[in-house]
Amino acid sequence: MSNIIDSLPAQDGFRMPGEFESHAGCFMVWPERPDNWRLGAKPAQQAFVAVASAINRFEPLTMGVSAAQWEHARHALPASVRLIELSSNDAWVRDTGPTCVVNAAGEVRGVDWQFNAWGGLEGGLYFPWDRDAQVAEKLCKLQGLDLYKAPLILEGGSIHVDGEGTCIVTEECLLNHNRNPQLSREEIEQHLRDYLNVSVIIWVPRGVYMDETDGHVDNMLAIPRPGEVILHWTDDASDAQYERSVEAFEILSQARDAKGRALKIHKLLQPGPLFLTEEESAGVDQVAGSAERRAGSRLAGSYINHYLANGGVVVPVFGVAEDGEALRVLREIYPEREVVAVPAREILLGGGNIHCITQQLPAGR
Ligand code: KQY
Repeated sequence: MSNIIDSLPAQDGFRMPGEFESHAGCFMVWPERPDNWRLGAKPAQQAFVAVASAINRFEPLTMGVSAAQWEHARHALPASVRLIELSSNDAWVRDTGPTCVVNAAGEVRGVDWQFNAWGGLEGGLYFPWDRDAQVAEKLCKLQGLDLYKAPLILEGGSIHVDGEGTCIVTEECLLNHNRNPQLSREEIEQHLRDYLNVSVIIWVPRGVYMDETDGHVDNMLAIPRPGEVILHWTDDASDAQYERSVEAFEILSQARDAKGRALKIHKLLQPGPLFLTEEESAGVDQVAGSAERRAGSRLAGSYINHYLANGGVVVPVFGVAEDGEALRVLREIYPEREVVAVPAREILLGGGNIHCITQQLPAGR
């Protein structure tokens, strides 16, 4: 049984927990569209299997898959992964799935944001997106979760919370005219307060250079625990990312979170920079209305885009020199978790990474 609730999570005593809090499981959605994933999505599917298998070592994993791909996905995935039939337009469940909120009694509810494929007809990444817009409600119904329908366009990858009243977002995304042009910054903040139950919102100006989501915060910084952030970084002042990371560092250094703490900021060096090859570009079907994949274009690669599972951290690696140092730094930041590296260039080629293709279901009662 699952009902649509007409009040607000904050009014009802529900809050979005930090991703580092314990989970009942994780959702993913199987990739298949050939205008986003090269070679008919076969290499991406292998990467998704590796991510699902890594997460499933730590917590239950549910994979949404189309009827057309059911048999193949069942064969490719470990038997312990729960498969559900789910229609979608693509595989970015961080953005299409529910943002779950919990109360002190351990009840879990979903928040269903509106979705316009990262910008609708003004820079959005594909058309149509009608099936993706239904994913959150369908997953809530599957889990028997009551849900709130939030009246604004927002993706799960564009918010990070510490579970203690602080939310971090980017201006580049949330104030972008292609999301909610009718809402002021204050009105957007009010929705975040209402639906996430936060009191302090920290606005970082921009996300990762060339991020096609318009600068999702989950590619730019992560919250490993309350009072700390990990920031995507480069020391190369001539790199296009440099100014973005420096301005974020300045804002974060001056910020106080909802508990009045100054934030401890860990810098995590970016991979590469990484670029799309001729061969990779040639493998993507070119379709009008879908994001263009031009050879030589810079990829928004980031180790920040990792997923926190129960007792684990599932981190994208790219087969480059920076991988080793990134894993060393993450092991230092997360001594209480097992850090697992998953080769993820194929996910990056689709426009995001491990955090973008996963959505946690918080543990309830
Ligand atoms: O990074 C994400 N959260 C989503 C990326 C969408 C890319 C679509 N091609």
